[in-house]
Amino acid sequence: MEIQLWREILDPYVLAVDELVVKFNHIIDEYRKMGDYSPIEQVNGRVKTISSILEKAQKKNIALDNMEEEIEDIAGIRIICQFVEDINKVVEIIKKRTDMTVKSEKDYIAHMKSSGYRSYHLIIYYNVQTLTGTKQIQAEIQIRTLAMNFWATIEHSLQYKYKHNMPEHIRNRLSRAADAIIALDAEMSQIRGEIMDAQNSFKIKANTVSDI
Ligand code: 0O2
Repeated sequence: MEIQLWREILDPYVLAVDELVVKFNHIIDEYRKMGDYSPIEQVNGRVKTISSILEKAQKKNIALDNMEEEIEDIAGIRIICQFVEDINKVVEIIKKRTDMTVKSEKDYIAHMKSSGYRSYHLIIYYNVQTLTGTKQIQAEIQIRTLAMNFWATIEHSLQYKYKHNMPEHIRNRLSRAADAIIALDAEMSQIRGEIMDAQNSFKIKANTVSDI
């Protein structure tokens, strides 16, 4: 396929990713302006590279004519949260919105992958407006904690380095590191509870003082 044709196909995905990143960043701003804690810490987006699309199409035996339907993560959004509890909150926020529809979801947090990978995945439909009209785009939203992201980023680069033939001892270490991430997220969640308690009692105290 010619590069110009690829550009025409991928342009609406670039627009979708740009718009979605703006919208999720706006959610962060709204929370912060209200003086509230934002369940979203940070948002990133990317459009899959042509070589990566071709690689996936080949691996999954997908004809290029069907790639827009069958490759669901041409547009990818990654939402990073501080705490595990924030993830469900973000899923709820997404499900309530009227500008995107959830097609499917995968909970790799309740059901960790054998690699040790954990994240919550949503595939959404999202409409973009182009000069030729409305185009419905599929996008994958990955929602994970900072700690899960740390693990996934490192594991992804090792997968790349070893071209999916990772030595057993490294795989075992990554598996142990994944267990450590679960423990770390659990510890942080406990601290979060303490922080919320402390903030609430501080607010009650401040209100009581201003009542006097
Ligand atoms: P990239 O470079 O991040 O875009 P498949 O994509 O074929 O593995 P499926 O069912 O299409 O499987 O989607 P799935 O399992 O929901 O995973 C899609 C994406 O999740 C992957 O995209 C990764 O980004 C991430 N992911 C899934 N499993 C792992 C894992 O074990 N380790 C890490 N680090 N990331 C994972 P891509 O296209 O594989 O890669």
